Amino acid sequence: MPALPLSTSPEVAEALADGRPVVALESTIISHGLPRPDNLEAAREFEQIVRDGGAVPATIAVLDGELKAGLTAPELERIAAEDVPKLSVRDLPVVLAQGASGATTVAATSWIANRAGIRVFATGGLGGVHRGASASFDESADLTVLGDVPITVVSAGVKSILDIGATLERLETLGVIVLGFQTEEFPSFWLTSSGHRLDWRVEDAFAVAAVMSSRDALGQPAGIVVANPLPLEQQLDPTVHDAALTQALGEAEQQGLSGKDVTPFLLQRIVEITGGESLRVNLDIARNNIRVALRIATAWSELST
Ligand code: PSU
Ligand code: MN
Repeated sequence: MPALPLSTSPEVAEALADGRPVVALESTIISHGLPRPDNLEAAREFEQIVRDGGAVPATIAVLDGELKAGLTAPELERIAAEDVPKLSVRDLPVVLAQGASGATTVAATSWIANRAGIRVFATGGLGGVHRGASASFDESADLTVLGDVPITVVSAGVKSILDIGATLERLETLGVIVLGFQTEEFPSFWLTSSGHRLDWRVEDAFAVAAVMSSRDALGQPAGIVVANPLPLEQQLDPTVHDAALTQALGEAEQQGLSGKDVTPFLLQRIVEITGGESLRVNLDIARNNIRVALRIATAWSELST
């Protein structure tokens, strides 16, 4: 077997070797989820939140044919500035073979983080089952990869651009543990709740680390989704939300969009339609999730060293 073409930054490698907390961060949110130049500022801020909490950030991406766990400052700038493709897990062998670069989705980030030995990951929202998936079969590989990779990912649920009920059903089928973080309800990203109830609620980061530990003891293959809702006062106004969603979905259908172009299109349109308000909420969500992931990584490090 050839060596794994994975480069872990010295800072991340040292933290992992010492059992200190590390939080993986996704790069698709930087390259495709947020507009320039706010995206670079956000990417730096996300890393800083992790550092301020005493942990090490590992932003994950592919650069020049190499998987990266932990980026240098110039590498982070490249991901924010260059037009790089959005990479899921199946794209990794191709970009590696071509010596190319790209930003990683939740699926690819989870996969790479796991290979690097990182257990906790913060993102904004997960990919999931798209509306109309019973005809289009459009379901994000985020779900199947989470069924296969022992990562704990903190998210604000999935966006209402998806079929949330179907997404939860698929997570169940795939054996992915879903924990409501101080909630019984699955959030829907910009909104605090989706109206879908969860089986399990946890009160703090130590409770999540305890589930990670018992998951390991049982040797189950799947990951853990920690559903972390925005506080009500930070959510997008539901009326603004519903109108923007209806309009964006209609435009995507009119333009005949399909496949991996759908999510970035809808996100971009919703930012435009809400006059940037959805973006503010998006940033709050990412920050919130990073803070919770930081606490989980810290609890995990205390529990496992
Ligand atoms: N959902 C969001 N924001 C995002 C994404 C999803 O609210 O930026 C990105 C994530 O990187 C996620 C990916 O992993 O889109 C899922 O895309 P697809 O449905 O093509 O698998
Ligand atoms: Mn898809």
